Formats: sequence, C-alpha cells, structure tokens
Amino acid sequence: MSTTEQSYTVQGMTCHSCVTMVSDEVGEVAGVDSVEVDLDSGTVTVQGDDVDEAAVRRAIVEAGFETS
Ligand SMILES: [Cu+2]
Repeated sequence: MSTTEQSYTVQGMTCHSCVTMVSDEVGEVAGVDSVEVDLDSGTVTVQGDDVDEAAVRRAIVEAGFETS
C-alpha cells in the first residue's frame, strides 16, 4: 500500500455546508484517510491508500458538485 495525495478542482462550492457535504462524501471512499477542502480555490485534496480517482470523482458528483 502506498499513501498518495490527489488534488481535484471542484466547481460550485460556495459555503461551509458545501465543504461539509464534499468532505463527508469523499471521506467515505475506500482508502481515504483525510480530505481537505479549500473553499476559496475550489480545491479538494485527498490523502489515503490506493484511492480510486474515479470513485472520488463520483463522490464529488454525489455531493452535488462538478469536478474537472
Ligand atoms: Cu454551500
């Protein structure tokens, strides 16, 4: 297992409840240890073991946001 850090750009987050929704959804993805959301830049940083990038993107969409 290797700990990796991935960054995603997320559109549409406007407040702290958006941040919480994204953090909660992404935090449930297998292997994710920590989720950091920067509201100003719209950046979500995920750390964990063998985290599936596609699963993180799906979680962001499930939270109601778009990622590029
Ligand atoms: Cu919001």
